[in-house]
Amino acid sequence: MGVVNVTPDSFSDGGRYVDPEAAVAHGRDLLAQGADILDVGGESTRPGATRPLVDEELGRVLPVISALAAEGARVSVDTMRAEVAARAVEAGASIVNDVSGGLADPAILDVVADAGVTYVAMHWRAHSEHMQRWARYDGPGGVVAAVRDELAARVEAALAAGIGAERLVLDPGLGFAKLAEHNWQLVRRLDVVASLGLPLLVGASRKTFLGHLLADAEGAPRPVGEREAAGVALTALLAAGLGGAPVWCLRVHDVRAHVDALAVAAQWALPAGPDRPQHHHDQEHR
Ligand code: PMM
Repeated sequence: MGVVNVTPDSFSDGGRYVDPEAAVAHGRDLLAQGADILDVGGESTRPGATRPLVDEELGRVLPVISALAAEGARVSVDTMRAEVAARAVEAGASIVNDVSGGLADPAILDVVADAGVTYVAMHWRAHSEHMQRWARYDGPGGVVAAVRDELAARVEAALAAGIGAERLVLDPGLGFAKLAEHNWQLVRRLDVVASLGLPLLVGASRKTFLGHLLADAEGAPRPVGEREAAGVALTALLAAGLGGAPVWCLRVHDVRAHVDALAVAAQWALPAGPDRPQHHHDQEHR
């Protein structure tokens, strides 16, 4: 899933594609790089972000979704709002990616149920303006058990609204009301979230926890534009199964680099057969 943020303030690429033409061109470019899905969003969810008006959000995403869907792209809309989801589906989106898992605007679940589209429910606790105050996981099992249980409640709500289980995807919500250590625990134990029996989507690309991992000697986080390689490494590890469960979808910015990592992981997963070249390092170096 390639990210098409049509926002002036997203932390990863804010302001680069505010103009619909630029966003559409970027979407086409991501498809050419190998994206299967384009995730079009008009609300920044970076920590501390304030919310756009509904009309602003609609004005940002609808022209981009219409244009890309008309060209045959599989488009998801990254929104927490029922009205935006409804209009986006009319414009051609076939996936609703709701970072709030239906908590921000519960009517979104009815929209998705009526439309019969796929629904991504992400783990979320509060709007970005103050979400980091909610980054506490003191219960038994810590963050991993809390995310599983809170997502299980969102699945119940989605099913109750009439969304078919075969249309549900879950996301642990890296960086949303989470400290760096919480994100690392989650990516190491995706099996716990996968125990809910639904496909998983993971969005790690360019996030702050990677910036902290790569901090300089003074402790300053690596700037957002220089975190791609770490994200690609994480993609390779997850694709190789080291998160403990298969991942259905990875939400990323630099699609080509991540597609390359998937190619490496796919090659790695091939059974070792007689056709696999044998390595005789000793002889070669003698
Ligand atoms: N992260 C962001 C936005 N939308 N959607 C899902 N499903 N999962 C995520 O992790 C996620 C998301 C924030 O990142 P951005 O500012 O780079 O879009």
